[in-house]
Amino acid sequence: MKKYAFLALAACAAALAGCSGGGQGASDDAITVGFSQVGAESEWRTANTRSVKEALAAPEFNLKFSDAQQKQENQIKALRSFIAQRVDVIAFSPVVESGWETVLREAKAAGIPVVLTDRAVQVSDESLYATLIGSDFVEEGRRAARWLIEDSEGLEGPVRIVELQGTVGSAPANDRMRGFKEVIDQDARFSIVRSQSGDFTRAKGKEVMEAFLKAETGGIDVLYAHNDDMAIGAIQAIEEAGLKPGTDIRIVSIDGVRGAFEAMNAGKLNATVECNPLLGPQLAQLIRDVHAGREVPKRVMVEEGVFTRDQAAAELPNRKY
Ligand code: GYE
Repeated sequence: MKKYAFLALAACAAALAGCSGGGQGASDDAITVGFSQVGAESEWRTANTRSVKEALAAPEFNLKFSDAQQKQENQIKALRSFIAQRVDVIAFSPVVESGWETVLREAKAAGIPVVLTDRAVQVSDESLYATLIGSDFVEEGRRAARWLIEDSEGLEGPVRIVELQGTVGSAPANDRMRGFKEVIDQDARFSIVRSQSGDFTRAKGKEVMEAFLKAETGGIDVLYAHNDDMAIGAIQAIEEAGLKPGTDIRIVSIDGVRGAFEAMNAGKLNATVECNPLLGPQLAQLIRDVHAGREVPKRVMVEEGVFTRDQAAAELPNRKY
């Protein structure tokens, strides 16, 4: 036991990233899972981490959890340490889409199956991972745009939109940008006048929105934020600029976290597109299947919807994240 605890500690040190769990209470035939999380950048992410930890608990699982603090470099180190420890299955949520070929090849050579959760990777060889469980981010972007078009019925253009993008190079930022643009481009009233990354955080969302407000002397009609946290940060910037969020500037964001429902209830956010972070139970099942050598679908989708201000009060007590 001592020896294993020491090895685990050494591996964590080698990973140079937050590392916890491992071993305690796990049964002898537990499935050892190395999980590399993106970070703790948003309410969505903390709910996702909770769900994963609950679902991959002992005694059935022996979870080695590592937090990459939104750095790909840390994730690659964590994956290499999982390979060195010969875990049974690696699961991870890749911070960005590209740059994974080498380390995934190392996992494959070691015979360790990889389950992607939440975010996708771009690889030339699809056999480098077993499956991906996550949301359809392109569709989420389309839903945000469709809501905006429906809500703007009768409104004459031009409608000036600013966009707060998620982490540069991440699957949700790329896809949410694409899906939104695809739909908005079909209506001549709308134009995206500015688009910049707020890295999925409140602090950055606020900072970039401040810059947008200063630069756009022609006025801003709509804010589209790739997640609720950035919208919540931007709401503060809008209020500090003496404007009314939700009225002077219409706001639509993605995730559907509690903070978004509270902002909608206060009239400051107009709509949120749901992105369910509670992937733990489905992830656990995929890990069991992959570990047992059972066939799994290459892509597992999560189902979700759209919520508006008039639904916020009724829905708030039901929210689990
Ligand atoms: O929308 C955002 C988080 O990858 C779907 O990451 C996830 C996104 C989520 O930081 O809040």
